[in-house]
This record gives sequence, C-alpha cells and structure tokens, in this order.
Amino acid sequence: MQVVIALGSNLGESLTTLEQATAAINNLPHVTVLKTAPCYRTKPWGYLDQPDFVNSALLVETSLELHELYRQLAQIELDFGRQRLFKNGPRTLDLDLIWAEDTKINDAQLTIPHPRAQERAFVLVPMCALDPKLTFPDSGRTVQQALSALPQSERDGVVRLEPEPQSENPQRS
Ligand code: PH2
Ligand code: MG
Ligand code: MG
Repeated sequence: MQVVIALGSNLGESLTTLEQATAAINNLPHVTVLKTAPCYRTKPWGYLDQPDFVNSALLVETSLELHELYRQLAQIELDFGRQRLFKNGPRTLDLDLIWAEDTKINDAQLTIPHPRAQERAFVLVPMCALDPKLTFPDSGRTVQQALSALPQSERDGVVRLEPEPQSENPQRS
C-alpha cells in the first residue's frame, strides 16, 4: 500500500537530518521510497516561540502493517537522538504517518489520516508536491483542495528551500 510520511525538524542540522532519515526509511525492510518532496522552511505552528522548522514528505510503498510501520518510524526518531521538549515544541526529528490510501484508523496508538494534517500548510504543501490529487478519505478532499481552503497567510509561511548546488558545477578554489 502507498503511505505518506511527513518529516520535520527544528533542532540541530535539520536538512541533513531529513536527508539521513529518508535514507533510513528507504532501508527499512518492506519499505520503498517512491517519491521525495522538496524541503521547506516553515513558520512554527502551535507554539510560536521556537526556531523555524524544515519540513518535507515522502510517498512510500510498503507491505508492513501500519502499526508496525509506526513503530519502525518511532525507532528511527530515537536513533536520531530525538529530543522533543514538549507538545508542539522543538524537536530533532518528527516522523508522522499522514495518509494511507483509503485507510481510516483511530485507536490508542494511531490515527490515520493524521487528524490535523488538513489544517497545516507545512504538511499539505510538501504533500501537494508529491501528488496534488491524493485524497483524504475522512473529508473526501484532495490535498490541493485542502490547501486552497487555508488562508494565504498560512501558505506564505512555507517557503521552498533551494536544492543543494550540483556537483556538475563545482566551485573553483
Ligand atoms: N510540528 C509540530 C508542531 N509545530 N510547526 C511546523 N512548522 N512544522 C512542524 O513539523 C511542526 C510544527 C508538532 O509535531
Ligand atoms: Mg508532528
Ligand atoms: Mg510526531
């Protein structure tokens, strides 16, 4: 099944962390990264007095049961020395399961689709870069529709980071 994983970080070398976390996810047995969204610098949501975040998203194919995937992602967060000071506060690495085709789960461990994804430009903008037509089975809205429903000011808080300079164009020394 296809799954969208959101990545976030605002402590340490966030860009490097997201790159390495993507590699770690792709190295999980029975998980293949199909598509990687660009990275975005995003204004903090929920708790404002903290550094900007770097956010991205992955579309993966997996045969893992979703609770098992969730446990594997939690272990990767720990492997990266995850610090999470408090709810909505700064963290080294956050890996959230956002979407899994038409699956709806709501139990003690896991809620899919992620209950707040459709209010958050820092989730929707990267997800839209993966595929604007992905549809949330709870609301019936596409990612594109959910994003259009957000105030422009929210979308303005999500700015694409330039890709790293390519090695075909080396700097002279
Ligand atoms: N994650 C949060 C709380 N606030 N804000 C931004 N911009 N990006 C995040 O990933 C984020 C947040 C809780 O997980
Ligand atoms: Mg989160
Ligand atoms: Mg989380």
